[in-house]
Order: sequence, then structure tokens, then C-alpha cells
Amino acid sequence: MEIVILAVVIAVVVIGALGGLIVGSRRRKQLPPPPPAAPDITAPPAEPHIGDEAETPRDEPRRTIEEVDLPDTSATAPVVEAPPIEVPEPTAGRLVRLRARLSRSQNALGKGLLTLLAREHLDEDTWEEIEDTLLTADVGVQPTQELVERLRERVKVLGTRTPEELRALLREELLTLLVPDFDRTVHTESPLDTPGIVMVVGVNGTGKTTTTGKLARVLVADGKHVLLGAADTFRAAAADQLQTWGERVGARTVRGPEGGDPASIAFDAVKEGIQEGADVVLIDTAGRLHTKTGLMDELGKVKRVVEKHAPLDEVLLVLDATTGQNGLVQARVFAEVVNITGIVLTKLDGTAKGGIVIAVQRELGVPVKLIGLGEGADDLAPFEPEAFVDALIGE
Ligand SMILES: Nc1nc2c(ncn2[C@@H]2O[C@H](COP(=O)(O)OP(=O)(O)OP(=O)(O)O)[C@@H](O)[C@H]2O)c(=O)[nH]1
Ligand SMILES: [Mg+2]
Repeated sequence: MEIVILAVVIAVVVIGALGGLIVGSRRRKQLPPPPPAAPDITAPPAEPHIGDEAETPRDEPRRTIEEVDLPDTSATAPVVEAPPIEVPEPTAGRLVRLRARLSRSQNALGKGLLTLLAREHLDEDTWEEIEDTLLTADVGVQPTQELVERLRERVKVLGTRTPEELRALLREELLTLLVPDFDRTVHTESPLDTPGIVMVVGVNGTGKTTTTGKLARVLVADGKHVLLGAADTFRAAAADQLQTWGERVGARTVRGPEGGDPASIAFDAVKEGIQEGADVVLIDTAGRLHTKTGLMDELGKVKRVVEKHAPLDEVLLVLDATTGQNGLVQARVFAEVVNITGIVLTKLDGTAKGGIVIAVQRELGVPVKLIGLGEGADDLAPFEPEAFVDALIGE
């Protein structure tokens, strides 16, 4: 009997303990979830805690997601303002405006010649000095000899010489050497129903990207829809540089991956230009030494690939006027590869070697169409032989 009572007691204790465990585990499961780290806007209102307002109605209806006010980002997000679009200066009369830059650096040529010609006795030594002055200014051997010969003849006929007469004479002869009747129009219009296509080429650092940017400004000022093609894929910075120029006047730049195929970017630029009905597509290419055959071949390919769309309307060779006679060698090689149609002579503001204009036109039989007279955005002028000569020798 005692054993039976003991067994019952043990059984009751065991059952009780088990029951407690089960109840305990159920209780644990029923505990409220820990408060979320971040406020959960979809969760029902939390149970009141100490310090909560007792009057707050507990049966507050559950909020739906539509009723949640989203934070107003417009007021707080940083506003990235598009850069203001600049209005470039008109091109008319630019050479006159920039003349001071030219004459400052060209004094050696014009003034030197006038001083020499004004000497009372024009002996052999003086003529040699005149020749040297012209050669120093990079006019080139052949044009220099022609000029000196014609001057000698005309001075002889003239007899006595007034400074005005001499200036007029020199002006005429220099103008003849500059071939004033060359067509210097930069062809930015296509005879077809496609955008005008302009490609800019040259050796490293001559001013291709700067010139492309300056030219874009001129065209935009004329009301043209301009698209830029960054076919310089050697450095990402090259495309950035072009894009920055474009953004200043609201012209878009088509670009590709760094190290990508320049021909395919040029092709895409023209394709997009056609699609969006652009007036002009300007293609900036990477600087390349004329002596690197592989790079010159690549340039030829860029041209051929672009011409699957339409012929190029203008191929501008950018030459740095300060490099002198080496520019002529470059010009010859580039002309063979891509058929140059116009020359841009840059950095004429920083050199007394303006005679290169004469030499390079002779060398290629291609006109100088534009000249760069500074790093400023509007320091690109159409080349006008008369204004150029006037800047050299004064009016
Ligand atoms: N003074 C002066 N500087 C110029 C002129 N044109 C360009 N430059 C400067 O020449 C430097 C080179 O110009 P870029 O346009 O980058 O030359 P680039 O031919 O595109 O160079 P790469 O792409 O590296 O071959 C820059 O510092 C220009 O500001 C100019 O007419 N006068
Ligand atoms: Mg460049």
C-alpha cells in the first residue's frame, strides 16, 4: 500500500513537471516579439510601456501602407544643377579682335622686314637679312626666294621709297604667297541628307580636342545641332575633356570604353547623328605620331568605317605653329593617309613663326582654314589672309 502511494506521488510529480515544461515552452513561444530595431510601419501599434500616454486609444486602426507619408526627398536631396549653357562670341571679326595676339608674336617678321626695306641702300647684305628674317619666321626656302626676288624687282622700279609705299608693296607680295583665293570655308554641311561630318586629326598635343570644342561652340552659335564623337580612346580623360567642351554649349558627346575601337565610336557617333537629325558630327581623334605606321593605319580605318555612312565633309589637320618645319613633315604623312581638306594652325599667339602658314599651304596645296590664338573658348578664328598680313605689318 505504501508502495502504491509512493508510485502515485512520483507519477503526479513527474506529470506535473512535464506539464510545467510544456506550458513553459508554450509560454515562451507566446512571448511578444522583441521590438524591431527600426520602426516597422506595417506592425500593429506596440503595447503600451511605462511612461506611455495612458489615454492613447489602444484599438487604433491598423495603418495601411498608402497612408504612410514618405519622406519628402525633394527638399533635402542635393540639387545637381546642369551647368549653364554659354553663348559663344560670333565668328565675324574674330581675327580683328585677336589681332593683337598675332601681331605681338609676329613683330619680328613684319616690322623686321619693313625696317630692312626702309634702309637707304638695299645692298646684298640687306637682302640676305631679309631672307633670313623670312626663313626664321618659317616661311620656307622656296617661298622666301620667290618673295625676295619679287621685292628686289619692284623696289628697283620704285626708285625712292616712302614707308607707305613699302608697306603696300610688302602687303601685296605677302598676300600673293598666302593664296587669297583659296576656298577656306569649313565644310560642315553634307550635300546628302545626312549630317555634315568633320574629323579632326594630328600629332599629340597640337590642340585637336581644344579646336573641336571651339568649333562646336561656333556651330552651336550658328544654330546648328552638333554631336561630338570622342574617337580618342587612349585615355578616358580625353573623352571627358571633349565632353566638358560639349556640355558648355549643350552638345552631346558619343563615347565608348577606354581602349575601345576608335573606328566603331566614330561610326556610332555618325549613326546617332543621323538618327537624331543632327546638323554636324565632329569627330575628335587621338594624337598620333606620323611615324607610327600602326596608328596611322588605324586613322585610315576610322575614316573608312565612318564613310560607310557618308563621305567626310571635312578632314582638319591640326598643326602646332610652334613646331615649325616639322609640321610640314607631319602634314605630308597625314595627307597621304586621310586626305586632308583643311589645316588648323594653333598656338599662333605664342610664336613668331607665322610664316608656317605660307609653307604648309604650299606643301599640301590645302588651305589654312582656322587659326588658334589662345586657350580661351573663343580664341579660334577663321583664317583671313588680309587681316593676317595687316596684323603682321601693321596698317
Ligand atoms: N596658346 C594656345 N594654346 C592652345 C591653343 N590650342 C590649344 N592650346 C593648348 O594646347 C594644349 C593641348 O591641347 P589639346 O586640345 O588637349 O591637344 P590635343 O591635340 O587634343 O592633344 P592629344 O589629344 O593629347 O593629342 C592645351 O593646353 C590647350 O589649351 C592655341 O591656339 N593657343
Ligand atoms: Mg585630344
